[in-house]
Amino acid sequence: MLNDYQAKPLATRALRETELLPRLPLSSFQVRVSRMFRILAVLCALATCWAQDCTVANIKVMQNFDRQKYTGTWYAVAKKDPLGLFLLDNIVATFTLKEPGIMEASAKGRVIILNNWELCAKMHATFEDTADPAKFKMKYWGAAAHLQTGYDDHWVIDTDYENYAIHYSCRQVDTDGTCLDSYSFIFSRHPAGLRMEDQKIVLQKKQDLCLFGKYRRVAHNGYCDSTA
Ligand code: DAO
Repeated sequence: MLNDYQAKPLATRALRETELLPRLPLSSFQVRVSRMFRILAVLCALATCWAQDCTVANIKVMQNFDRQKYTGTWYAVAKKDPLGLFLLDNIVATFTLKEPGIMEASAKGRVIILNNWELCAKMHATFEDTADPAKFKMKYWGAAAHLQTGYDDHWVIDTDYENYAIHYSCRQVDTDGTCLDSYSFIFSRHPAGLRMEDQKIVLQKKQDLCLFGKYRRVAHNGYCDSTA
């Protein structure tokens, strides 16, 4: 009959045995080697940061972007806010194509304006083409006069058209070519959020945009549902 210790796989047994051994003091050589490895690990981490290209002009966007497949409803599930943030949550955008292939959008979202006035903002946007099919100039305005108007970049970083889309806009480029004021929406076709398999892709793109850790979750609690 095997006792509990014997029944364990060899690796576990070996680990237990190591744990049971008294810790011997490290030799000065071992201390130096371990310190060297730690310094190397820190240098590698720093090199990864330094190597990252955050120049706006070098940001990779969606290849062969198909605006027809992009049409329809997208739910913002995460957002990196710009300075002077506007849309808070319950953000839903619907893209349409007006003849001949001109992209337009209408969007809704909860906002707080004029200090403390909370409302569901209805926005409209038209898109101008640029030399890159995934990069647009977006002109937007509110259905009511007190809402924000603007003229921003609207870049589609990545999308599979059926589940997720990553949008990016830089409002102000710094003298070194990086972005001083950007915003970005993570869109999902599903109001409940992104599928597990898409979360990995989105995470990588957030890193590529140098915006990792800068997004917040966008809630959907029906605030704008009653507004047409
Ligand atoms: O919310 O702070 C902000 C900036 C968003 C600008 C408003 C955009 C309105 C139109 C959106 C259409 C599709 C993204």
